[in-house]
Amino acid sequence: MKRSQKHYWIILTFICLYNISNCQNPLISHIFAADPSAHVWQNDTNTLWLYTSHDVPGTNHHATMSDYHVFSTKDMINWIDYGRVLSIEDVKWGVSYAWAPDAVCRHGKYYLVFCMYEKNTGKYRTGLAISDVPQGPFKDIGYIKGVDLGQDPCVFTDDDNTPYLYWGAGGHCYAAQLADDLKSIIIKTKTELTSQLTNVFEGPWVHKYNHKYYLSYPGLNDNKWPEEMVYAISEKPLGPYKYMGKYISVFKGCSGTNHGSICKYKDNWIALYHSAWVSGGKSEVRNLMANYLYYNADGTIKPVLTDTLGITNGVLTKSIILLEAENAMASGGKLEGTKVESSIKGYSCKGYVTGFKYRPDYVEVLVQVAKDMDADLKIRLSSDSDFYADILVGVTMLAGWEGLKIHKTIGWEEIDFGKVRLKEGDNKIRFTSHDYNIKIDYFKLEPIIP
Ligand code: FUB
Repeated sequence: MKRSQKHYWIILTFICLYNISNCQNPLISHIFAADPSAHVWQNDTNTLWLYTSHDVPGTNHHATMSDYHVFSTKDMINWIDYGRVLSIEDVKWGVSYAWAPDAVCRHGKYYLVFCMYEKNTGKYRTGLAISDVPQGPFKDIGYIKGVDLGQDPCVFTDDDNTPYLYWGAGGHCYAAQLADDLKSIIIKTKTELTSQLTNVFEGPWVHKYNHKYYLSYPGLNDNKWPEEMVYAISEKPLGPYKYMGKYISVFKGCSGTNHGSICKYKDNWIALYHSAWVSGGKSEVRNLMANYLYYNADGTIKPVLTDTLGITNGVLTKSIILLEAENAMASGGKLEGTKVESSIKGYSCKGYVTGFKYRPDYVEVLVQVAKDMDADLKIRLSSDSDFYADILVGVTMLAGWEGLKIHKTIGWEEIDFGKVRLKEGDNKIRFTSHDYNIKIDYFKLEPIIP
């Protein structure tokens, strides 16, 4: 063997070993999330956003789903989980089944488009919730008028800025043009697409490629589970669509459902979907997956590989949970005696929490994780003088009775409080103090996944 050949084999072996020991699918494993809707917003093409539903650890039914999460990345390796961005508790008309969401950016605002059963009527509605920022939290503004059986919504905005809504479940799929404010559909445009689609079950998603409209959805072959991802193509957003076949088949470790999106990010097309890899095959507790998607020259989609290497070529992904203190109330936490302000600059996002006066005053945030795990806790804060604080993680007080002495900071500083223990499901982290100068910007948790 020539020297150059030898080098080639050594390098190839190294690459293979590296890839086997490092994987990036599932994308995010500290939380059970499903039904990813991927977006790159025009004002920041460097960031990929995922809007997802959230599975409750230990559950055996999708009926327990009650809130939504948002994730972002700038490099497909480092991910941020922004915590709970909308819960059934904050939707006056909703009662249960917080299933697959989507998101849309319109007239400078971000909307979470979600679905829930409506109180009193039991109808599945498509809800709208609004935020100034892509990561939420989102405030419910009611459901979209004119939509019945409103499960699994997807909003597609065409190049001329016309918004379309697609939705459907139980073997039906519908589409309609949306009003400019997104609050209703234009009834005369409502189209049932079911008969144009083969094996359609639920979860429509529309993207545009080479001037054609691609409607992808989870399909049931011969009415048999699990679902496969299939697609159809049209010259126009509301059809007629021509069925083209599947692009994600049933794969090892898939869940009963599959559901996802197709999105272009940094010149690559990516298929987002979910599996049951983290839960060891439990269909009701799912996790996010991504693989590159390629087209043939004729515009058909090549079968997507559902492997562990995913979209980072085997580099392990890393996620953090970033909880802005000013969002505590809207994201499942609480402010007691404290308040949100924004006068001292240098904070992240919209402001900070301050006004700690009496010993029990606090800011509390909600942390949701898939399994019992350790995480490194950091809190970004500012204080002109040394102070004592109590930090309660679940039922465990860091530093016990005496409280934690925290030194004065030079402006805003991220203080590392070390390893804390999180339990599967919901965890509250409460920061209590009584020094009026303290300002809390955010809580950051870096899950330690063995
Ligand atoms: O995640 C709950 C439901 O399961 C979704 O709404 C469906 O599309 C299926 O993925």
